[in-house]
Amino acid sequence: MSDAPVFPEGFLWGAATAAHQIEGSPLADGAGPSIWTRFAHTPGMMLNGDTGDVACDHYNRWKGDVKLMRELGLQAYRFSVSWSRILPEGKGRVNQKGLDFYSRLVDELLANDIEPLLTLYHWDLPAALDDRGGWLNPDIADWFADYGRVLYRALDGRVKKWVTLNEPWVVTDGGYLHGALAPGHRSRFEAPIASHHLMRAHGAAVKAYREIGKHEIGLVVNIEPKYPASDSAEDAAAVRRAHAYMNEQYLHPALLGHYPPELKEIFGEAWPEWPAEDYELIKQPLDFVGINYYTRSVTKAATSYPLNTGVVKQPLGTYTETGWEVFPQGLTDLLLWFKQTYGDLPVYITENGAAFFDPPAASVDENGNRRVRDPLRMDYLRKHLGAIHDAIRAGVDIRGYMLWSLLDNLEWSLGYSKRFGMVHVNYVTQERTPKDSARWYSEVIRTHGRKL
Ligand code: LGS
Repeated sequence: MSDAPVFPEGFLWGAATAAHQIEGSPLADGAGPSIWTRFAHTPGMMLNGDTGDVACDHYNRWKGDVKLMRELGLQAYRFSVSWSRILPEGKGRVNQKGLDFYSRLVDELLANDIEPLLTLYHWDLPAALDDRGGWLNPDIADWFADYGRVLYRALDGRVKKWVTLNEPWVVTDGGYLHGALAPGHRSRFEAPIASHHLMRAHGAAVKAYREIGKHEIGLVVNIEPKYPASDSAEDAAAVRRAHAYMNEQYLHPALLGHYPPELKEIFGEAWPEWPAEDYELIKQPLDFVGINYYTRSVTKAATSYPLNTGVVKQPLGTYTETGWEVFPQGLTDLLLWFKQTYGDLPVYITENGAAFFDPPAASVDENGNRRVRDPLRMDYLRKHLGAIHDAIRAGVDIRGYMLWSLLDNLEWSLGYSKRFGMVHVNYVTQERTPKDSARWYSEVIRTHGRKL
């Protein structure tokens, strides 16, 4: 038997983006502002004062971008819908022009044999809802389900894979606990409330989908394995807290119907008691779970807010430009843990990728084509695909891989300083140049991963 990787038949090869990071024109065609538009225009919040006002101008260049996907041979494309383009006030009146934008995009994807994976919420909450408390307002579960209904009615059938939330952990940790992301709050009391309403909203949107939709819906989480820095009891306890906080806080309620007990220990008096019916709403049968994986952390006991843990930098480790350790084995470990803990639910890797310093797309090869040599990204992707393959071989039901990201784009509060794309974007001319990693990934797709 050869050792060449064999990915399951039907394994979907794709790439991912998110609305606010690529579209630009946030207020075009009657859209309302989102918390990210507001946040980016608040002095001091964004590195270099960058905003998503233009981004990759995908709102105007979507057709060319789909053509590019086709040329690269992508079989699937994961994107998100901007809630405030569809419902400018977050609820109530539907903005048909906003809906038309995504409807055209979906048609164009299908015409090019690219399967759409649609995320309802990738962090750009309508500002009008933030004014009513945003994720702290219990009514948001109904607002979110109503928004979902508008999209299910318009697109289900053409879209067959739906995602409720992208990374609820980041929404609360960045948006409500530490404040580095929109809406920029810093509160130990708010974070557990926002988390819980995110999960109620997830449950309500899945429930609404079952009444209208006929295909698949799931949740996307960012998870990373936590390894102890030493064999001390203190570090073991730190790992337990960090693991519960990041990896179980959302998957446990969504799939098992309860929170891990460590959260009470971490948040203390700020951890509320919730009524039993909330857990019933949150725990809806899912068709798949999406996992976003970037790195691991080697964890020790330390003084930190509110977890009392720290991350130990690895002297021999390799780090990406965002300072995250490259650790492919962690993805295999995580996938095995997922199967062991939650059973045989289908999994998609809904994001994986890295920012590295790419030379500008100025060099020209022997055929006169512009080239961006990005060997570190290629190496990162190759190793992570290998790690996914190891998990498949060990019996995890992994159905596809969405590379983060199709294009260089707005990396949230880090602005345009970090490039995750397999396609280089010149932000002055908006020219797209596939990097070497994109050409390599095309070949991986063409050979169904046999030539990793
Ligand atoms: O652009 C985002 C990517 C890039 O890296 C995307 O919108 C998000 O869904 C996702 O969070 N993304 C991302 N996450 C990596 C998080 C790693 C955190 C490591 C912290 C170690 C100290």
